[in-house]
This record gives sequence, structure tokens and C-alpha cells, in this order.
Amino acid sequence: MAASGSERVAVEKCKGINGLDKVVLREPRGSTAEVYLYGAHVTSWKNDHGEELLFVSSKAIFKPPKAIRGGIPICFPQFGSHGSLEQHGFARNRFWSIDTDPPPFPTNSKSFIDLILKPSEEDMQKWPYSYEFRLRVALGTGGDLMLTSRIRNTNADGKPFTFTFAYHTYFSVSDISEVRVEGLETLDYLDNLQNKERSTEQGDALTFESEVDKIYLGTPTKIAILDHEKKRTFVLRKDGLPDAGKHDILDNLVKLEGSSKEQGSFFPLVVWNPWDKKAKTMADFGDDEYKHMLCVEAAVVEKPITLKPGEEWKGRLELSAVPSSYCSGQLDPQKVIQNS
Ligand code: TA6
Repeated sequence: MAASGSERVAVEKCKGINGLDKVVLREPRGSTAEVYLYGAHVTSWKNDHGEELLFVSSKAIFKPPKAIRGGIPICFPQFGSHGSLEQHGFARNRFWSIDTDPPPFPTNSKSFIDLILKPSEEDMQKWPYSYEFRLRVALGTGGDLMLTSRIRNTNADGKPFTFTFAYHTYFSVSDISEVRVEGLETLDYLDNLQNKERSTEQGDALTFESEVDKIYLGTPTKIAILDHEKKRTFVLRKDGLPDAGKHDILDNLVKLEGSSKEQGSFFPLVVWNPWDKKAKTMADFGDDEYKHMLCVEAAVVEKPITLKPGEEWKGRLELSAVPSSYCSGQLDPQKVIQNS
């Protein structure tokens, strides 16, 4: 059946839950994404079969000042909770605007939106720095989802500022006990459940049997999240973004690229699942929902970024999903990784 008018529009502004403004992105082969102006929060990303790839809690509260539980919360100007700022900073609790006059920023995507956040007077009380935070959300031709953050220090008083950051991505999985993560083996991590104690990961794939909250330091080039039941693999790759042509090799990759001239790349990855006990303590999260999500978050944590006035930091995240006929041992992530 022919798509109706609105189903063909590449970028559609409309109302979402509780009348909150949102933007729907569509690419011709059928992939879609949705981003709320509240928090610049991506809440949906579907492949060309209409399958939802991100997790959003059925109890998510789409109402300020609470952040939406799920999707891709933007954590800025801090990841975690220390000092006077709220946990994970305030960017996810603010109304962003559509950036109608963005600086030139080439893209080959036909379906993208530029959002911008600047501090309010009230924000300046809490975090006394001027900045422009531009977020571009784009759908690529292969259905990949690209988030690009550009954070510029616009202080007129010469003050630098330092921040930490994360794309706090909630991936949708069929059953957490059937998920494996390849590529983090033997890496050092800080365990948030053991007072940030530093340990070294075991020698084989990560599997999940209980609450996990780990910050992996210096993550490897590529990581695979294998979902047995959904026959789907998310491959996270962080060494820059090959040109569009290379997407076809693996069809889909997640590439993380974060850089600013001084501070190199942002790469710690945070892996989090609250499991059953913590799930029960979260009012905006179903008791059993921990079974159907896994957070793998590209972050700046242990090495904060410092920007002088006029300097800009860019952090890119590219999400895709490889439809894979995975069953133990058949889809060797190393082969998947080598292909890319
Ligand atoms: O990224 C992991 C984490 O820092 C966990 O410690 C947990 O607090 C999670 O984020 C969710 O935080 P939120 O503030 O969104 O409830």
C-alpha cells in the first residue's frame, strides 16, 4: 500500500507523548528514528523491517524534569553524580531548540535534524559557563543512526571549562541471559558496584547473570553485542568513521569517534544492567524490563575534556545492527569484526 504523505517525509516535526515536540526521521528504505526536543532525546530507532532497536521503558515518564528512561540520554556536562549537578548533568532535562542556522557541517544523510542547547540564566547559576551544544541526529542510507555532538566554549571571560559526557544508549535485547559482548575481554575496568575498584576483565566473552555497572578503560577497536534470540548483532567500532561506501561490508557498524585537538578520543565504554533488585527500585522502569535491555555507553569519564573559549569538542556515535544468523559459534564475532 502506498505510503501516506507523512510517511514519506524525511524530517517531520510533530507532537509526541504528553504533547512534547519531537522530530521523526525517515530514510527511503524504511528505517526511522525519533528524537524529542526535551533532552534532545532519541527515543526510537527502527530498521527497515520496522523493528525497534532501542529500549524505552514502558514506565518512562515523558514529563520534565524527569529524564526519559531509555533511548539515548545525553549526559552533559557530567557523567555520573558528583558535586552539585544532578546525576548525568542537565542536558537530558532541558528543552533543546531546532538549530535553524547551524554552522556548515557536511553530511550525506538526507534525513537529519540539528538541535542546539545554550545555558539559561538558571543553568548559569548551577554551572557558570557559556557553551553551545549542537547535536545532529541523522539517518544514514543503510539505516544507521548517527549522533554528532559539538560542544563549544563560548565564555567571554576567558574561562575554560571541563566536562564529562556520555551517549547513554539503551539497546533492545530479546533476553539479557542470551546476550554476549565480545571485545572487552582482558580490558581493565572500574567497577561502580565495588566503589570504582579497578579490575581486569576475564579472558572470554561477557555474559550477564547479575547487575553490572562497569567503566571499561581504553576500549578496543571493535566490540560485538550478540543477541542470540533476535539473531541480531550490534557491532560497536570506535576507530573513526569510514566513508559511507564501506558500510556495505558489514552492512552496519557502530563507530565511535570522539576527538578534539588536545584530548584525543573519547572511548571508555560503560556497560550497565540494573538486574532485578535495582530494577524494583526504579519507578520509571518495569520490574522485569532488565531482561530486555543492555546499556553500552560511549563516554568521556576518566579523562574529562577541557575546552578554552572558542574551542570545540566533537563526539560522534554511529549505530547500526547486523542481522545475523547467529547461533553459538556460527557467527564468529572476530570474523564479523575482520570484515569491517
Ligand atoms: O551508566 C550507568 C549508570 O551510571 C548507572 O550507575 C545507573 O545510575 C544508570 O547510569 C542510570 O542512571 P539514571 O540517572 O539515568 O537513572
